[in-house]
Amino acid sequence: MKPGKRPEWAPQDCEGEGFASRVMDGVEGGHDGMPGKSSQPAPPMVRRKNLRVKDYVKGVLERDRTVLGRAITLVESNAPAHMERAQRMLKELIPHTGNSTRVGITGVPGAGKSTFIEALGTLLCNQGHRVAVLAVDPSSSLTRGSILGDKTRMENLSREKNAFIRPSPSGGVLGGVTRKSRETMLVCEAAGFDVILVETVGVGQSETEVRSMVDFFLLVLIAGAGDELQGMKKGIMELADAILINKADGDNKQRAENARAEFERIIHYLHPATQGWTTQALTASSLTGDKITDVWKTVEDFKANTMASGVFQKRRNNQTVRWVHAMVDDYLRNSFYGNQAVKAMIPGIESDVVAGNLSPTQAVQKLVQEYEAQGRGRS
Ligand SMILES: Nc1nc2c(ncn2[C@@H]2O[C@H](COP(=O)(O)OP(=O)(O)OP(=O)(O)O)[C@@H](O)[C@H]2O)c(=O)[nH]1
Ligand SMILES: [Mg+2]
Repeated sequence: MKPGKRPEWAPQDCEGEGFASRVMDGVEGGHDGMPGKSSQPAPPMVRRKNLRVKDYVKGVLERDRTVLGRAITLVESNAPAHMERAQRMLKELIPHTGNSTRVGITGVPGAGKSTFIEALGTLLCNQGHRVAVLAVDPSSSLTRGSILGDKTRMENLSREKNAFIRPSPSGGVLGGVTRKSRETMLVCEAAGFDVILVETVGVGQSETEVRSMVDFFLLVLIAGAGDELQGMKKGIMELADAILINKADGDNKQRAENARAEFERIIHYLHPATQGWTTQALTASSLTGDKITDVWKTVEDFKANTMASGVFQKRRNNQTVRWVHAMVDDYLRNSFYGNQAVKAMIPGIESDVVAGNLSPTQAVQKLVQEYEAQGRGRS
């Protein structure tokens, strides 16, 4: 498709692939053999075939990259009809999922997460792995940007035939974004990717969300980021199975090593993220590739250790159950606050609470009664 010929309502990330319609150039020449006009037939209208659920399933299982991209676009769609088809597709794919190592990667902006993923992903592809890179970006719903929008930082990896890079889905609240990322992860597993790397920016809630979808969680830091910042990271450090001091190269090498020793000391005072596993402190350089193999070795040790103890499977089971509950929470919240009668009541109730005419508990009772009465009216 020529630039500028893209319909303006096409989804942001469809790259001309995920959409059935396109705007075509005007056809040159005439028609019906009119004098003075070309007798060439007009070029046939190129229309993308709409895939049926079973076509998606077949294509994903056969590792067809185009179908994989379209299957993920389906999963990311907010349109009710797409959501229904996506769920039917996922039901067929789920028996083929779960056979991967799921690694979450977080860290402050600029710590080198993308560069690290580029280095690790390329190394793993060379070892015969198939690597999918996904992103959970809490800011994308506000800015419509994407932390993996700049694929330039993963130039080598994006050329690897055994790698698949998917920028973060845009739109919707964080919970919705993670639902999409989780389902995307499952689709990638069904397509035979055995390593899933999930990048997220370390700015708050998104780490917890990503922690709840991966087996191993890596925190990427840099030496000398300031004590106040590192103090703030205590909560995040307790989510991490390893802390990587990146950029251990050149003049920075010794400082990175000192920071690693310091973190190793701090780790002893923290709750371990995973039962039976001591959080590791490592250094590496994503730029030179130095010690990147050690990071992967740590992930493999972790997997062997937790699989032997049963913690690995137990965590995955808990994650699945918690995911169900999180989706029920989302559904109920949307249903409650989307209810017209509740919506209409809220401003008045809020003023009554502020004015002291209603206690907060009474306010809740009134709203819930109204909501439940509506529900009974419907059934
Ligand atoms: N010297 C050195 N520079 C690095 C290393 N890793 C990354 N960088 C540089 O650090 C800068 C930021 O790297 P990114 O990989 O984009 O960092 P990021 O954490 O993904 O950043 P955001 O996605 O914006 O949060 C780039 O200029 C990289 O070249 C490293 O190991 N050594
Ligand atoms: Mg990045």
